[in-house]
Amino acid sequence: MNIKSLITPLATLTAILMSSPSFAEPTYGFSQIGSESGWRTSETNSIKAEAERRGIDLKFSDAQQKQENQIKAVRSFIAQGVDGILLAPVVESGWDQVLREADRADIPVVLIDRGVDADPSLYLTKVASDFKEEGALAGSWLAAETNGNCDIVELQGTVGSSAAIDRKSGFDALIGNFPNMKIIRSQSGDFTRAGGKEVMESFLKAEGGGDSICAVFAHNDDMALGAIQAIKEAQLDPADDILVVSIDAVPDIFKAMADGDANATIELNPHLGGPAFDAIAAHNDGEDVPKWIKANGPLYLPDTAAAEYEARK
Ligand code: GZL
Repeated sequence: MNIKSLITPLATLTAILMSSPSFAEPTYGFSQIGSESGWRTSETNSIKAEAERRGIDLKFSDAQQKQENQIKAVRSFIAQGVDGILLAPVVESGWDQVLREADRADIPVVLIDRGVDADPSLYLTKVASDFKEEGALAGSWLAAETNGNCDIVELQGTVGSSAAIDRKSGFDALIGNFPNMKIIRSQSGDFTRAGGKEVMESFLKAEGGGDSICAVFAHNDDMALGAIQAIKEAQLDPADDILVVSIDAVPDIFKAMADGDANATIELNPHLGGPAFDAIAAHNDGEDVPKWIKANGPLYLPDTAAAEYEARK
């Protein structure tokens, strides 16, 4: 038989095989919270880039910070028969039913960056930092900086989110060791720059201008950056008259630290796509996957801020 006569059928067979689901790269659905902060945007970009690098077909949904939009997106991914779902849950509660639907469809769900209060059997794993540790690290830096004497105002993250609940819990537990450290005002700024500015303005007004405020602890840098604007508009000096400590380590907070307007930030790793995709692959290979894949980061201070800003902007 002439070998050439085999080429066309082989090429056709290869094309058919490569297009079949078992050979094609996986299709995942990603229900993202929104784009409320600089960190969220960098997380989205990182996960999309990682999917692209791996040849993964990533179906993306931006929920504009609404849980009902996330639940709709997850149901749509289930209906499309995706191979896996990434979910960044805007709040902790209200996920049991839709997670059971994914479970019944035998589609693994990986929680990204935040947690849920549903039974852990309903999701494959959570790829997220330990928010309690972040809150405690912020508190321990502030205690050292003020010798344990500080009246603090707190800008909380989105109400009901695991990030806000656990950052507060870790911070409160740490400062509870210092009788002269207390939170005098606390309110949600919803993780946004505008929210942080608005709430800080109300704190300054309620406190008669702000002389009584030693520090602001913001659950993320975007709210801290908004608070810095409010402190300046109140004719006070951020990072001196009022200390500023927050979490995320976005480029703009390093610029603020280099400009003398902020004191400390704690890094939150936005590159969560790789561990999430690896977890699904491991699961599909029959390997055990831990229920929590942690990704905590260090605290940064002004001494390295200019270099960090140049490296990250
Ligand atoms: C924490 C993450 C938080 C960030 C904010 O993992 O969920 O949400 O700290 C973001 O910037 O809005």
